[in-house]
Amino acid sequence: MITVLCGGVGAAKFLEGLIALDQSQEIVAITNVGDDDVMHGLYICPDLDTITYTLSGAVNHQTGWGLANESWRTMERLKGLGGKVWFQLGDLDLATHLFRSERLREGATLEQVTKEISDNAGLKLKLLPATNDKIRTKLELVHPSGETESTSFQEYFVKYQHKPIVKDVFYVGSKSASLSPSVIEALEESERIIIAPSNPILSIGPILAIPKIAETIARRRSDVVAISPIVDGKALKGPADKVLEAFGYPASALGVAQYYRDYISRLIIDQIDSNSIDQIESLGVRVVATNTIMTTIDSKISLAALALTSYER
Ligand code: FO1
Ligand code: CA
Repeated sequence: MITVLCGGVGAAKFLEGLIALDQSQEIVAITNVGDDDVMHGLYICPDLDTITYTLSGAVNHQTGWGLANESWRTMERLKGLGGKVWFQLGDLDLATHLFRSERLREGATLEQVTKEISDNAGLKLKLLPATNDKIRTKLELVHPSGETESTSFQEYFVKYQHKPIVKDVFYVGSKSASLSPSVIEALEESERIIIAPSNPILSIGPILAIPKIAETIARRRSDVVAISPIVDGKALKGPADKVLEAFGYPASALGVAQYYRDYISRLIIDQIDSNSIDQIESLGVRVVATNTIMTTIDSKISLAALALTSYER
């Protein structure tokens, strides 16, 4: 069994490689729920859905989220009514949220509904929300005007297009979040734990903010490898670089290593960042440098293979 701690797009691409590499290996994806929100009364789980849509080949590759060949008639009508449309929900994507919301109202756990949706999509892995309890990532922002505001993750990310400066991040609910038996089993029994190339503070942070998960990962540090989502000082996608800097970490592979140092014994960085190997290794984290840009299926498989063999170093 291999466990991967996951955010959205970067994790989904990495999982494509890991699944293609070895079909016989059980893969568990423990996924961020800090981005989850309720929109129009519907329960939205962006990272779980991005993984499901990507691995089933249904994702919109232009955006990285939502479905390909989507239509937007519901949003047009909603806009006509004067409703909230800054968060775009496609006509087909809406069915996922209707299904999930109804099942949750009926008393299903998020893990159960996620299994129903991912089984239906034919996924060849066990997709688990990090917790069935509610964790909400909240941000303290400073707008370009100088005004400060406290917002939800989706307001920061989508409504404000991650432009404001991030002053602080809170993972509301994480301290009291409990773990399902499947999450505990994955964390305890996996031979290896991989931290996907996701935003350390905004995607992996909410998972590590659950005390039981942080304790287990730190105890298993010698079996944990992360892949840096920062290449040449820039985030592959989204605001990971800016947010690391806001927290006093350099926006670099070294900053990622500093953030994860208690949890990982290995870090995979891009070959372009090879000049930081010595500094990272001085933190007690061994480095493997390679091409980490996952454009083709072959590049995803190579990265997954390296994540598994990095322990031999
Ligand atoms: N991201 C956007 O940038 N704009 C959107 O309108 C948007 C809608 C949306 C709907 C469903 C869903 O599952 C995800 C959606 N996302 C959208 C992506 C989402 O906000 C992710 O949390 C971010 O991409 C960060 O991982
Ligand atoms: Ca996310």
